[in-house]
Amino acid sequence: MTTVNSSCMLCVWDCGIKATVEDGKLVKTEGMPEHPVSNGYVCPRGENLPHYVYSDSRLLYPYRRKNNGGLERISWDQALDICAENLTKVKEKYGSKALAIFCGSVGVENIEVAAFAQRFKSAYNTPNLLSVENICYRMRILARQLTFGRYTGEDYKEAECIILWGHNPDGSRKMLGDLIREKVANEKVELIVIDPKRTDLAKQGLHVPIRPGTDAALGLAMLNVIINEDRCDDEFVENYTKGFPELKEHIQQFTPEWASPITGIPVTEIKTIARIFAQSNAGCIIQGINTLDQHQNGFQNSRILSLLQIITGNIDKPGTWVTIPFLRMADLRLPMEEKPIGAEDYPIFHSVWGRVSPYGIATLFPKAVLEGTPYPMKASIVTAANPLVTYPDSHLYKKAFEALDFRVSIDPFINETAELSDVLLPACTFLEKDSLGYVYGVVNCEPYAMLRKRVIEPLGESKPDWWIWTELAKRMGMGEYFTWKSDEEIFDFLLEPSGIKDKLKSELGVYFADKGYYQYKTHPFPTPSKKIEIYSETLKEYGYDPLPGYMEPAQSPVSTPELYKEYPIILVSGARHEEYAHSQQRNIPALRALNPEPLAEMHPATAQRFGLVDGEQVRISTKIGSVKMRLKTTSDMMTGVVSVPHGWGMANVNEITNVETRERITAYPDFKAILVRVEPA
Ligand SMILES: Nc1nc2c(c(=O)[nH]1)N[C@H]1C(S)=C(S)[C@@H](COP(=O)(O)OP(=O)(O)OC[C@H]3O[C@@H](n4cnc5c(=O)[nH]c(N)nc54)[C@H](O)[C@@H]3O)O[C@H]1N2
Ligand SMILES: Nc1nc2c(c(=O)[nH]1)N[C@H]1C(S)=C(S)[C@@H](COP(=O)(O)OP(=O)(O)OC[C@H]3O[C@@H](n4cnc5c(=O)[nH]c(N)nc54)[C@H](O)[C@@H]3O)O[C@H]1N2
Ligand code: SF4
Ligand SMILES: [Mo]
Repeated sequence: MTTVNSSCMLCVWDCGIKATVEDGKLVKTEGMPEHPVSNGYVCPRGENLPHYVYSDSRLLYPYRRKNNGGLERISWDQALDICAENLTKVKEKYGSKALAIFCGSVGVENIEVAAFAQRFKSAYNTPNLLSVENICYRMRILARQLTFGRYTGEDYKEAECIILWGHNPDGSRKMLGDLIREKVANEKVELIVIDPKRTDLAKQGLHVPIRPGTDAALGLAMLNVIINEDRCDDEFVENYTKGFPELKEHIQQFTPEWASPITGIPVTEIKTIARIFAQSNAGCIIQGINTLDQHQNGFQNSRILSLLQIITGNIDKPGTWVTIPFLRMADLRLPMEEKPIGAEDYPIFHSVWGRVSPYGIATLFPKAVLEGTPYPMKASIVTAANPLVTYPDSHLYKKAFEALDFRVSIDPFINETAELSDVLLPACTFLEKDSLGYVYGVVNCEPYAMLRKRVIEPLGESKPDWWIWTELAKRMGMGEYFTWKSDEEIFDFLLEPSGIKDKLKSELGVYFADKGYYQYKTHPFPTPSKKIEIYSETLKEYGYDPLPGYMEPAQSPVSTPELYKEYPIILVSGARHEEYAHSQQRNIPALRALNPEPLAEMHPATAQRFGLVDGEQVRISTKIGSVKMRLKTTSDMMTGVVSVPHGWGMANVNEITNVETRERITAYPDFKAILVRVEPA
């Protein structure tokens, strides 16, 4: 029996784990008390890793789809030959741009997965990497980069006032939930929770229920109060920012009296939270990881939150928003001329100040396939993603995937997207390979990295992702770009520029940088003006608002009153639950026992108004389609709103979301404020 120190990769928090192995078999996983970030914590998914690895639904061999729709087991050589032949054919017939490579959130958590997808993309010469970065998080990175010139993140440990804004860490990062609870109990923090649901954390502080999708109105009114009541940090604003006078003038129209009927929050409450935040010595807004992005006004929501931090001087001080160091790693991308789909329509998502992103606009994929605009797409490789369940309008994505000439899936499981694939290639899980566990500076503010050690040998014929891309590339005449031969060689290469490679191998883990407290005193903000850009000339140049304003959700009682008559309830989707990551882990009985089925949550008064009964099956519909699940009434939910989880293949909320309402600057889909009808099923 041996114990291996490693880290969990089932989500971005990368908790340290101790894995017990008996006769080559993983028998137990526990938290690692000596891990300085997770401190021994693991969630139910981490505890159940043995069930995950040995799940009956693991894909352990390569398969191809037969004419009758069934699957036939084939050898790796056969599988790779079929892929190489078909991908070459597509390239010859339609050009290399006709291949789309999808990479999901696991690619963010597991650097090797994304790095090799990017390498292959450039070697094949398709610009179309359609990543989860077009649904989640990159928008706020961009908004903060445009404002500060560098990424600035939430240093919540030392915060004296925390605003949880569209974020419920109990479901999405429990460690933070526990930390806040402890700080509240010890009277170390004032807590404000802005959320249509009275979450458990909201009960520990001041809960501000808000109409979904109207966060910008609240934020603008808070700016109005803070500025007009002279509660700004004048010295910081004067010395380090550009555009405050313009903001002051612009903000006059957004009074609390204006915002109150829009948001449903009383004027006095808006003033109170603005004052609490401005008075704190260390105020830290913790922005929902995707909640405010997946809105019509997403990018400007992020800008508004930045402005609240800036005018109160809550920048680069402990407990505020601080400059986050990145681990510098080798870039596996190759230079590329061709632009991906959507680059012309969404130029800021494509490049800012010469920094070009490798991602296309994923929400434009169905249009490219089905209408051939801007050009046709004919093949897909989907790795570490399940777009058929996680992207908006699943029916449309299904139609698009079905219309392709050739589809490949690389995944340890057969997910809904793989059900359509022509060839299925079995990736091993992270427990079956060495990789890099990198506690994301960007989300956790902890510049900590550790080696994620291989715990067991790959099961069946499954292989690490890098091996799969390498073998495929070799068969397509692109072997010169894929010369690495082992997990170790890859991580040596990736980590070379980091300066911590050897330390990382000899120690459990490494803090690779200091947090950037008071960086601005020595390193000017790397924007064109060398100051924080409250007023963004760059946004203006591209035809966007240089100062953020308010936009109603694309569908709402106000913007579409006719639609509201037919679809009179606001749907928010995707609040997280500890047992699952997105569409994963539904096949693990131990987790399923903890959270057996999706539940639509609604206030009892709303249920009564529409003749619905707690516990019954309901049908939730939009013009696009409908989805059925059980109703759970709870007085914690705001009236007029229904909250539905995402990721359930059997009751997939994305069968009713749409690709048409895209955020204006980055084209993110609207998952958080659409109109629905709910009736007995
Ligand atoms: N309605 C609605 N939809 C949403 C959201 C919402 O809030 N509401 N949230 C969105 C957000 S924020 C995100 S990030 C996306 C996530 O969207 P996806 O990333 O598409 O979702 P997952 O279901 O996590 O798919 C990950 C796949 O990777 C596979 N996998 C695991 N490990 C490996 C590995 O080592 N190698 C390979 N090759 N594959 C592996 C898993 O088996 C699984 O099939 O969902 C989005 N969808
Ligand atoms: N267990 C688990 N953890 C995860 C994931 C997972 O799938 N499972 N996914 C990871 C990923 S990729 C992501 S992006 C994050 C997601 O993390 P977040 O986006 O932060 O989502 P949650 O923490 O679930 O909190 C969402 C809260 O926002 C509220 N809300 C909904 N609409 C609105 C609105 O319009 N305004 C306001 N103010 N609030 C609103 C909801 O009621 C809910 O309480 O979680 C990460 N962690
Ligand atoms: S899945 Fe759970 S144990 Fe694993 S990293 Fe995420 S929070 Fe930690
Ligand atoms: Mo996400």
